[in-house]
Amino acid sequence: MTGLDRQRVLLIHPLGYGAAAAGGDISRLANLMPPLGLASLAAWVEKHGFTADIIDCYARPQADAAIDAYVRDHRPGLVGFSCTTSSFLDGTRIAARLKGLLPGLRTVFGGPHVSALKTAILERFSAVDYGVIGEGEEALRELLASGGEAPAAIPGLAYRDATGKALFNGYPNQMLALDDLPFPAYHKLEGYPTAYRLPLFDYPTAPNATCISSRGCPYACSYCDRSVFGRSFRYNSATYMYEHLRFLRQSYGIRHVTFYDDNFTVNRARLVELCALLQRRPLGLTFNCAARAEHLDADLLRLLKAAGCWMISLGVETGDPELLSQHRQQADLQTVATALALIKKAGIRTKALLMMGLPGETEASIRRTKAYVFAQPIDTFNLAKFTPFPGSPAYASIHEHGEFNEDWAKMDCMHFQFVPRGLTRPRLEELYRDFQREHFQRAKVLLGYMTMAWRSPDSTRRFLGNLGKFLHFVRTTERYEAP
Ligand code: B12
Repeated sequence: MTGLDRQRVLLIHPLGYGAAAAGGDISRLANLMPPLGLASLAAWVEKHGFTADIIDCYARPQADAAIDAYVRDHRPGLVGFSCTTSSFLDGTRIAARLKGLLPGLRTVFGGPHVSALKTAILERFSAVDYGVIGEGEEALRELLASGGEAPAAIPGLAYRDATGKALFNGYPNQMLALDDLPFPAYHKLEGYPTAYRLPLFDYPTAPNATCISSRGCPYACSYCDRSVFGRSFRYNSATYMYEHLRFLRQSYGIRHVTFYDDNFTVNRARLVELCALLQRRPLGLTFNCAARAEHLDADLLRLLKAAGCWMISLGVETGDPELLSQHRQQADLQTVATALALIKKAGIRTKALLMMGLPGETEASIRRTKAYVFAQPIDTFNLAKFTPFPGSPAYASIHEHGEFNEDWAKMDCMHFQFVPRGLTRPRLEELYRDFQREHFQRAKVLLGYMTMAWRSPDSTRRFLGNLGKFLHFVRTTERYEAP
């Protein structure tokens, strides 16, 4: 008898680095989005009679004391952590502390990092009792229902047997139907929605929200970690999506939503239906989504615009055709250019998602990317520093293509942990800075940002309020400014 509440789980989204640096973290200042995975888990287990609370350290960096107080006051039998690669070690730090604080407490980790490395995580980290590999709702529910007593019977779970050997039960035979999921438990996120913010200049109005309406992606790009939801594609129906948007509008006054689906437009029919619903019964909100170029056409774009679509992000990755073909299926920069032109023509903003430092990258390929990107009707872009995540196809052979420093805490797409053969880290940093600087110095781009004063007044206020920090980033490209 441990006196722990085995019906209760505390779910934690770790910050990933020392809390003192959070105020000067350019990534958090530019965007801070809610952990929808944890909110979905909380809603699911509460629907099944358990109690779940969430502490999001990304939104509340000084949360250590609050976490300890929660564990002392409520004595949860289980504490769950949602981790990417860069936030994983911070998660194990908190887990080890909590186990010291409350003997008998068990920890479960989920998210992309654990889903990619599976039992290897349990072999190396004693603070991790269980790993949930892939989709988490049912595995967490079963873990709570069994009080942790029958781990071998839970599909999707990694655990240690009586001898201490780490085992994985394999994936469940059947995945959830996404329309069976309750809406994420937004009320469990302290300060929702105003504690969160979409990327600067990516929205017209606040308060805003993020949504995920599908899981999985049928493609297998070399840089993408799909270890959680794999290659199948499941999605919410148009009616469910419409009701979800209506709920956000009515309960939280949301005025704009960004859909973070990997492939929002893959199923054209559901979008046509959603657009019709939004036109027939408007909700007074706008939305953004991300798409692949080959899944867009002029008719669909017209419908999306009429339904309130404000911006579409396109995965461009690189403007060098040869490099692109090494990393992506159906790589065709002409298709991307056509899609960008169609989006603009429909009156929707365009955002390009780019990467620098892929295996095979050279100074010449970076020059070609710059020329391509600057020639396209792109309103804004996100330039990530390529990072070979353990769950991505590129990871397996990464050492053949350059120098890789596998320091998990820094694998956040804002550090060049991988340097392709023929380049050096300082040179890559310089090329990255030049790319950003040249973009922001173009008259057309500057003018575009000036129009944000009325197109996205909330972004403009955030930007001006942190001007010094943003200029520091453009000059140095460093993620953290000294506290
Ligand atoms: C929105 C998003 C963000 C948001 C919110 C992050 C969040 N934690 O929710 C923000 C902008 C903050 C973000 C930041 C980053 N992100 Co991000 N992000 C996404 C995105 C597009 C959607 C996440 C999501 O909501 N999914 C839907 C929910 C339902 O799924 P889920 O979160 O995976 O949760 C399910 C399971 O994983 C599992 N699960 C998850 N946690 C737990 C915990 C427990 C206890 C259990 C039992 C189960 C469980 O159950 C959940 C329900 O089924 C994903 C791609 C994707 N399609 O998932 C990338 C993704 C997660 N991000 C990624 C990266 C690289 C980053 C950044 C490093 C990059 C950057 N500079 O922006 C940072 C890291 C920040 C951090 N501290 O972790 C990578 C992670 C790869 C890796 N191995 O690390 C992904 C997978 C994209 C990719 N394909 O490469 N991201």
